[in-house]
Amino acid sequence: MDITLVQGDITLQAADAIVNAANSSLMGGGGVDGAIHRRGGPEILRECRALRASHYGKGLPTGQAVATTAGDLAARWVIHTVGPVHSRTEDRSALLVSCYRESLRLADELGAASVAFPAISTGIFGWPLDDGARIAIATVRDTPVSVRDVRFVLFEAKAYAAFEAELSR
Ligand code: AR6
Repeated sequence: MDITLVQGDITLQAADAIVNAANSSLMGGGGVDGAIHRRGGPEILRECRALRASHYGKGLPTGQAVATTAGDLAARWVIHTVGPVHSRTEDRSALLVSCYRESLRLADELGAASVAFPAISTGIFGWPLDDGARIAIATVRDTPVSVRDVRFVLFEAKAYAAFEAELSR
């Protein structure tokens, strides 16, 4: 598996699957989630609503992943996963590991060869960037899948630098 880094907007990437840093409601939000729904168009939200009406009546639990169409994005699927909100008193890193692992497993099941990930939880959910990068890279390295190309798409220079440091470790 190749792991590569790109600095930029994940909604402009072409990949089989693009991962969304969603919240349990699956109804959209800010950050990556807002950008994906804006550029991907209403079809994504329609499928999210259908998921809420069927399997995920209470929402998508933290650490899990589910796929929808990618609408107008240059991808076949959006994989929505819910990262943990960072806590200073409770170690929630297993949930962040689970986001990357479950997203990759789902991508594998779908037959995706390339997957683009954002730095899950490191924005609105407050996860420290260095630790978020460490968990992301280690988990992707440790998860055995057929996905060939994993790309981390980092919005800010400091996020790119954190992932670069971790990747070269
Ligand atoms: N492309 C790539 N990375 C981005 C983009 C983009 N277009 N926009 C932001 N980032 P966040 P979270 C970076 O907040 O922390 C939403 O409201 C950002 O700089 O998108 O998991 C959801 O609905 C940061 O490094 O996700 C949830 O309620 C990283 O992506 C909540 O935010 C993740 O930031 C999820 O929070």
